[in-house]
Order: sequence, then structure tokens, then C-alpha cells
Amino acid sequence: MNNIFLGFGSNLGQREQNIEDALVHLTGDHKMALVQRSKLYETVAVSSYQQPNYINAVMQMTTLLFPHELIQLTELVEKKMGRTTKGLGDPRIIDIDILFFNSEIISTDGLTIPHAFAHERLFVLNPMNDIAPTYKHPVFNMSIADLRAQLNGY
Ligand code: PH2
Ligand code: MG
Ligand code: MG
Repeated sequence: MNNIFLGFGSNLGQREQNIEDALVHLTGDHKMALVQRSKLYETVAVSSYQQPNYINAVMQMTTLLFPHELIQLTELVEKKMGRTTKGLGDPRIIDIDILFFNSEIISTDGLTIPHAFAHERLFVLNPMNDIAPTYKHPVFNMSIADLRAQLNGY
């Protein structure tokens, strides 16, 4: 059983409902189970151009999938939900990012774990801090609480 953290974001349509729908899709796979969910956060889009605010959340889940199977699942759910764009920071109905997979460090084509920006984004660290403040970022060897405090400047 693998312990994972997934980041969710939506800034188009019914944003809160999109996150609920994504969860239903993901847990429809019998190899996926929800452990803990963060609060929902409304956040200003981190982007080089103006776009709608996001709703962000982080979910702790368990999975029997391998990392490359998990990314196939998250991309399938994004597609099923009607996401048309991939990457590049465009507005989207749903974005599901694999933030952490156990304490593994993986870097292959199309899959980087931990997520490359997890440590420097408050829209990830704030919700993650709700559910796993003591989780240690395997690359930086710092807890989520410490990474978050560092970004907040205290
Ligand atoms: N995701 C991005 C780019 N910018 N900004 C916020 N507030 N929330 C996001 O989830 C987000 C973003 C690329 O995935
Ligand atoms: Mg993202
Ligand atoms: Mg993504």
C-alpha cells in the first residue's frame, strides 16, 4: 500500500464540485482510497497572465498503483472531466497533481515526484499543512510546516 498526496486545482466552472467529481472518479478505481482531505482554499492564480482564482485542495490517499499507473489515472480523469489543455498554466476545469508518493524521488519522462514546485507554492503547502504538517519533503528534508513557514517569511 502506497501513501500518496494529490494536489487538486480548478479555476473554471463549478470549482468546488469539480474537485468533488475528481475524487469520485479517482476513488472509483478499486486500487485508490481516500485517507484524509484538506480544507478547500480559494487562491489567486500563480500565472504570468490574469486568470480566475483557483480552488485548491490536497488529499492524502492510499493506492496500490505504481507511479506510472497513477499518472495515467490522473490524466484520464482530467480528460474525462473535459480538460482540454495540458500543462503550461492555462485555466482548467481540473488539475490533479501527484505531489508525493511515499518518500520516493522519481524523475522520468512525464513524471517528476515530488512535484517540482510543491515546496514553493502556498496553494500546495497550506492545504498539505492541514493534513500532514510533519511529512518530510524527501528532496529538501524539511517538513511541510517548515517549508510553509519559510515561504511565509517567519
Ligand atoms: N496551478 C498552476 C498554475 N497556477 N495557481 C493557483 N493558485 N493554483 C493552482 O493550482 C495553480 C496555479 C499549474 O498547475
Ligand atoms: Mg498543477
Ligand atoms: Mg498538473
